Amino acid sequence: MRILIMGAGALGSLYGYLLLTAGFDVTFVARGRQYMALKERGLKISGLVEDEIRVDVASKPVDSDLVFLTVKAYDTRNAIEDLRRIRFKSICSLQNGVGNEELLSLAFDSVVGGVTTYGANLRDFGYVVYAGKGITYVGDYKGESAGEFYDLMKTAKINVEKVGDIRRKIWEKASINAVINPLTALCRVENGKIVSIPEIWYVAERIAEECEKVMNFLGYRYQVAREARAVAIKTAKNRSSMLQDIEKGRRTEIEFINGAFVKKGLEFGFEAVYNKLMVKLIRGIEVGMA
Ligand code: KPL
Repeated sequence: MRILIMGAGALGSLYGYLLLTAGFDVTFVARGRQYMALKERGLKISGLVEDEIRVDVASKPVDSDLVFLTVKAYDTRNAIEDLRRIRFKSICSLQNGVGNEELLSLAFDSVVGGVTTYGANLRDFGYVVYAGKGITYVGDYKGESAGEFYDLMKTAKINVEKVGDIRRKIWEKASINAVINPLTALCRVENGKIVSIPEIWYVAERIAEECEKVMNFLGYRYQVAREARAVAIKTAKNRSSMLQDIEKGRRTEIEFINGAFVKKGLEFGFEAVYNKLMVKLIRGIEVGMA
């Protein structure tokens, strides 16, 4: 079974590592300095596992059986163009935000949605910190291949569950990110502080209310403020992915997180003003950094 990791950043490399060490034939697709580091020195992992391992790395995708898509949401369109040139059976997105699976479904016949809480950070090029064993949910988005990804991950001892409605899971995870990520990035605080600082929590609750309203319109009952609070407390010492992006001067996924709630809200006839404010402020930082 040939596996392609399309986007061997932090999470992609961790997934690639777990599959490779379980005996699968894995190709890591990376770019720039990450590509060079993986090619020259291999992959170093620390945290829950300490290891250094040689990996097959490529700068463009190669024919495979199953593909994991782990690029940033704003790179999905480019990844699709590259993937159109190869043959593969099915693709599973493990990305953040809303809209990735929809784009993939326009291009490919078999698409599996994925949501993961596995924690991975890129400490340096070719060096990943395995910060937390989470849970990964997969479910059919188009076609019926979720079972194959599920079996693969089970074999690699990845904590995985197959769900009937992956769209719901995607919105749930996006709502947690919509509450925690922009506030931690704007206030430059660890996740736990959004709960312990009342001024920040006030805004967090307003964002959560809007997300919940959108989810109710979608037919999902989900207590966003309660769930986000629980995640923020559980990951109190984490620096959110958006905070890390801003600190490193990188583009964020704000448009696919809070932006998705703004867009959906408008479709349902209301303006998600707090979510919109988050998009504008984070975009303001991004533009200022460019
Ligand atoms: O997914 C996360 C992120 O940082 O993107 C949370 C859950 C907020 C953990 O940090």
